Amino acid sequence: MKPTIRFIHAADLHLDSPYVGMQHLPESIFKDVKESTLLAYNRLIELAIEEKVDFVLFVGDLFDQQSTSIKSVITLKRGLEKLKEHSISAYISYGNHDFGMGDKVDLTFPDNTYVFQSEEIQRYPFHKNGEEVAQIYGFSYEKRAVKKKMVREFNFDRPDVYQIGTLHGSIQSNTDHDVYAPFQLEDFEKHEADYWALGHIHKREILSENPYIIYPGNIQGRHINEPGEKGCYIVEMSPHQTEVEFHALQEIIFEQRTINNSEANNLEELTEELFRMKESWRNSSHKYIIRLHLHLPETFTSTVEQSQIDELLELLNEQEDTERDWVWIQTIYWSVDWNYDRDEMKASSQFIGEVLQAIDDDEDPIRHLEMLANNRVVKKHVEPFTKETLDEMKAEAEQMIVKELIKDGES
Ligand SMILES: [Mn+2]
Repeated sequence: MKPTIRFIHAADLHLDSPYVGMQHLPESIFKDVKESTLLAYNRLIELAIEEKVDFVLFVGDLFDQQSTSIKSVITLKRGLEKLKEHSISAYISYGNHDFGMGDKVDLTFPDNTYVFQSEEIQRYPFHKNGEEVAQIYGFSYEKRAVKKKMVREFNFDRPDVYQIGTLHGSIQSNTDHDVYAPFQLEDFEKHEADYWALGHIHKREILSENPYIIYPGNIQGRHINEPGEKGCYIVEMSPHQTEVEFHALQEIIFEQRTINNSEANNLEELTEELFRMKESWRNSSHKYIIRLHLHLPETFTSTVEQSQIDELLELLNEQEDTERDWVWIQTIYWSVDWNYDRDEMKASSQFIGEVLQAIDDDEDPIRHLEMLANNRVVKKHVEPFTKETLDEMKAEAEQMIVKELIKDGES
């Protein structure tokens, strides 16, 4: 009978993320941001030791770029050495970001670490108490794009032990990411793997439970579109049962917060209210980068200007670089919720009706931004526009237009 095994499944460490779009942050905060991936990794190592796992899987994109920083390489190695001191093995594959590193000479690891070298599927045994109990299957990217349907290349030929497949790639219907080593869920069905450890998609997701097919997501979010807690899974496997449990590791949480029902009557009250909220968000176990969505009551219609919101943002952040558990408000998106009967306006025969109709007919607003979104410089510094962001921009634009049109009508 196979013994119970416990392992950690992690992916997409992106240890040397440069955080290019965030250089404007105060020095001490930017320093925390740049170190966040390394801190999350160190926590992962501590977790592995505390939880006495048998081994750790790192499924691709350990590094963000080809020119890895010395600091990230050293940190990675030190962690692996710590694992070795506790007799914990590690299995590493490289992904589309750190492709071609399988045979890099300067990346030598302690002998508890097994690296999948090439795009050929390889397997490594795992021994517990002198007995072979598992086989870990995987491959590494040799070039940036692996377009092959890699799932089909696996050959699970050791049903006498636990068989674990590792795969850095994306589901074929996925539109948010470049499609690498694409697969469809059906592709897994013909295999007899006991667990599929995926990497590449940074959002945590359990695609299937029998067997488990899991994206753990990255261990530290890198921008506002990688929100919430980030971490890894601890998997406990016995012959008849597999249990998985998520563990958060992040140092910084990226998050969007919406304030809908402000009780403030003026800017001063609003400022006080936001300061109170910010304090209530402060948390001793992590730091925050927040995008704030502020829906102000109608009383603010004629009294608030963008320049005042800019000032408010500055004020809110002013002392944060002296805090250990800082809460940094990255942006404030704001609008005044004034009540107008949209349906009635849209139905009217006036120009405003035509405008609202045109706005509703425009289902794909990204095309207006295509030139901007595809610009190389912009791409480097601005996060990709999500549907949510686009909807919001559209709603804000509508408010501006309607407001101006009504104002003209009044005068
Ligand atoms: Mn990645």
